[in-house]
Amino acid sequence: MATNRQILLAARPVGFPKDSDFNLVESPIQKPGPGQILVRSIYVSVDPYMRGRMNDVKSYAPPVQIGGLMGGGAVGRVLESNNPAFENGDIVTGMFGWQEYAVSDGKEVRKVDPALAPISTSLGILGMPGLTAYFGLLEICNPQPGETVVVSGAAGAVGSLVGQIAKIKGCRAVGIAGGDDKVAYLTGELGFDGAFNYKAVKDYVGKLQELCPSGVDVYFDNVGGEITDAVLRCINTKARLSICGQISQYNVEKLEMGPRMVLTSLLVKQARAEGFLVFQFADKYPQALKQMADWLRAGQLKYSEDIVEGIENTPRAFMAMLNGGNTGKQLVRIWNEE
Ligand code: NAP
Ligand code: FER
Repeated sequence: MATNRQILLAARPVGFPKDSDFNLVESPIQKPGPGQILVRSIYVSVDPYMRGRMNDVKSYAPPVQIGGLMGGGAVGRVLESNNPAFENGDIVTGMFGWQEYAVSDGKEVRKVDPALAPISTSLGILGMPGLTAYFGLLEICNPQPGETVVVSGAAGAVGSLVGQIAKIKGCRAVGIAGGDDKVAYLTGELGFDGAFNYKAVKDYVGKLQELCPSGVDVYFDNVGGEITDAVLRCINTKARLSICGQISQYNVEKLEMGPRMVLTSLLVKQARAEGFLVFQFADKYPQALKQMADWLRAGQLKYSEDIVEGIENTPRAFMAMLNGGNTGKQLVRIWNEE
């Protein structure tokens, strides 16, 4: 009989996560009850926010419990439906977690049209990361034609889309990423006007001044830390900063306090920095997804994926992503239907 394989949180990571923080277990596949569906996942998503969920800190959602299932988005096929909104065979995406089979009540589960695009895109460009790029850039920063947009974490799932949307809006797009291959991808394939490898460049400010001769009007921050300190020294009057992520801080054991010169930069430049969570825009998801799908079909947006095979390799894929091993969206394929 088939069993369900799941990844549980074994221990709360201290600093960067390690193999022993996770546990692979087998359990019987549950039967869906009245109103429920049984889904077999095909792709599981690994995302930076999951590092925060592993800490014993309450925020918009409670933390993963020790011994609890690692949460996260997935896309798969409905094997059995007792819910009138779904039919057997439907492709659906939802928070099914790091496991092969999930039973769900169907709430906050979205049907995916496999004819629109590969179903993996429901976890990337046509899913949460795509929506994050869309709203974080357009709603928070209102970029105008001719303005310069800088994005950090530029070759990742969110960042690679931010630069391309900036180009669609007529802006100059400049990316910061951790590799020469990533820089070549941004400028060669995605149409960024400039990019640099923060692991090879020492003088971030000098490099930013070279790539942004008119200064920085919009900054989409995925990483925080010294990269963001440098961008803040290059902002123009009335700059807008979208605080999307601070990944350079997610695995730090002892966080440092204090915005230091950052707030002085905002003051002097009469600039605005705004943090956001993609979920605050939930009522506008349908129109944003339609726009992203239209841009994708028109060839105005490109995406890439890094795919690891096997549920047992999900923790490793997660850690590799935190280390910058991915270009574009990091996914795990856990069922090859053929
Ligand atoms: P991603 O960019 O595909 O993957 C994470 C990337 O972070 C890695 O590829 C790595 O690329 C970079 N990175 C890791 N450590 C770093 C460091 N110390 N300094 C600079 N860069 C580092 O992940 P994503 O899913 O697109 O998420 C990107 C950011 O958006 C994350 O901060 C995430 O938390 C945030 N986010 C926020 C929301 C929201 O609602 N606010 C929603 C989704 C995502 P390099 O090779 O370039 O280092
Ligand atoms: C993310 C980083 C942080 C994210 C969400 C959060 C959805 C939220 C954190 C919190 O509420 O503590 O990448 O993506």
